[in-house]
Amino acid sequence: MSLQALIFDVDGTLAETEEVHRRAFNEIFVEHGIAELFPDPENQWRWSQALYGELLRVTGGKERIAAYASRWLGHDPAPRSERIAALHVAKTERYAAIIDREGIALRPGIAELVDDARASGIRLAIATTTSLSNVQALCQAAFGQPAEQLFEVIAAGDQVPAKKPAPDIYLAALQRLGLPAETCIALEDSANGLSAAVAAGVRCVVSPSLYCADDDVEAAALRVECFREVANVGRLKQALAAVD
Ligand code: XBP
Ligand code: MG
Repeated sequence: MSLQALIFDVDGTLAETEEVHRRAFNEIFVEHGIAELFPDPENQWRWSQALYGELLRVTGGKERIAAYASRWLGHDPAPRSERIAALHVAKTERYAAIIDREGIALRPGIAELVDDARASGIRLAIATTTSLSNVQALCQAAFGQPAEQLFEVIAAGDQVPAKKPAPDIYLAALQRLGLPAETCIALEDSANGLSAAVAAGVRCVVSPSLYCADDDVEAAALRVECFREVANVGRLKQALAAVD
C-alpha cells in the first residue's frame, strides 16, 4: 500500500532530549526536597546517567518517578500520585524553560526528512510519551516553528491510558489521521517505541539514540545509524523496499 504518513516519536528521535529531561528531574528533586521525603541510603535522588539509562525502561516521567520510589528504593506505600503529579508539573515547566533558554538541535536528517515529506504531500504525525507542551517547546526551539504547523496530528502523553511499549499512542495517531497502519511508517529511537509501533501494526525505522544504543531493535523494518540515511521520502522508500 502506498505511503501516506510518517509518524515520529519525539524524545531521542527528533532530538537527543533525555539529558534535558534528566537535568530537569534532578533540579526539581533538589528544589522540592524529595530526598528528605523519600530517603535512600545512597541518596540517589540525583539520577546519574547510568541510573537514568536503567530508568528509561519505564516510559513517562510520572511513571518513572513512581517506579523509582517503589521498585528501586522499595518505598511502601508508594508516594501519593498527587505528589508525583505536582513534581512532574514542575519538571515539565523546567524542561521547557531549559529548552527555550538554551535551544536544542534536531538529530541529523530529521529537518530534511520533515521538509521533503511536506513537499511530497506525505502527512506528518507525532506519537510520543511526553506531554503536548514538551512537544510544543521542542518544535519551537528546534524547528523554529509551532508544533501544530509542522505536524497535523500530535498524539502525546496522557491522551491515552497506557504508554509505550503499549500500542495505544500509535493507535490514537492512526485514528486521528484516519489511516490504516499499513500506509504509515514510524520513526523511533528505542525498543519501547519500536514495540509500540509494531504492536499497532506500523512498520518502524529505528535509529537508536544515545541512551538506547544497546536496545534490541531486531523487530525494526529497518535500523539505521543515522536518520541522514533516510533523509528524504525516496531514500526511505528505497531502503525499506530493499529489506522487504
Ligand atoms: C520518552 C520518555 C519520556 C521522557 C520524559 O519515551 O520515556 O518519558 O523521558 O517525558 P518515548 P515526560 O521517546 O518512547 O516517547 O517526563 O514528559 O513524561
Ligand atoms: Mg523515543
